[in-house]
Amino acid sequence: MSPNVKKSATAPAAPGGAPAFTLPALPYAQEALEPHVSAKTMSFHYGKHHQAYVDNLNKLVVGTPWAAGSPLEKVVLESVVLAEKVAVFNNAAQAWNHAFFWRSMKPGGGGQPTGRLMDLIKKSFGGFDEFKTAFLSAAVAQFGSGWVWLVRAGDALTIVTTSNADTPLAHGQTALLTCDVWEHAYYLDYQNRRKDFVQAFLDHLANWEFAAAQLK
Ligand code: MN3
Repeated sequence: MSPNVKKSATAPAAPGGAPAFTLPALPYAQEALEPHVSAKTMSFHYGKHHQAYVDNLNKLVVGTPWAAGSPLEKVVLESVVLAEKVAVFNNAAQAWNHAFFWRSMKPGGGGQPTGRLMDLIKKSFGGFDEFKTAFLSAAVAQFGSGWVWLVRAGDALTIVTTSNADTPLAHGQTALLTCDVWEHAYYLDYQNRRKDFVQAFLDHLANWEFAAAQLK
């Protein structure tokens, strides 16, 4: 590319020249989750949808205290209580949710957690198979766009669903693992079969090392 050709997607720049928020690198190649999530889905989901949340956020924070850059967690927690900043919350939360979702998966994932996380799952759900059934049921029952999460709330683990951009981060819960159940997450590969997508997530993609690391 000629050095005189600038990228057409122009995010507003902070005084230092760099946008306040940037798209984090995927932790694996776009085709790495095939056949369960196709490279085509990843190219749209990561390259278009996640990128758009980051770009929108950069535009929305112009002239706000967040314009100089801030941890996404901080933007989520500060914007969720401001009714006039719902667009900032929606885009910041979606940027955070997607970065968390990519890390909730890995090539050759699935299987079972071990150690303290497995103990907590058994204690909270009665067993790992019971956990999987409950996670799948919650994902299917979520009406419209949203997310299904394994979270730690106090001493127990629980499954929660959130609608649209909403996130456990905004409700004082510690997210351990998530699956995106917006149609854009699965429609190219599974059409309307959300249950098959979430089953593949649990059986082949879930990154239990990442989830265990969130226990702290
Ligand atoms: Mn998504």
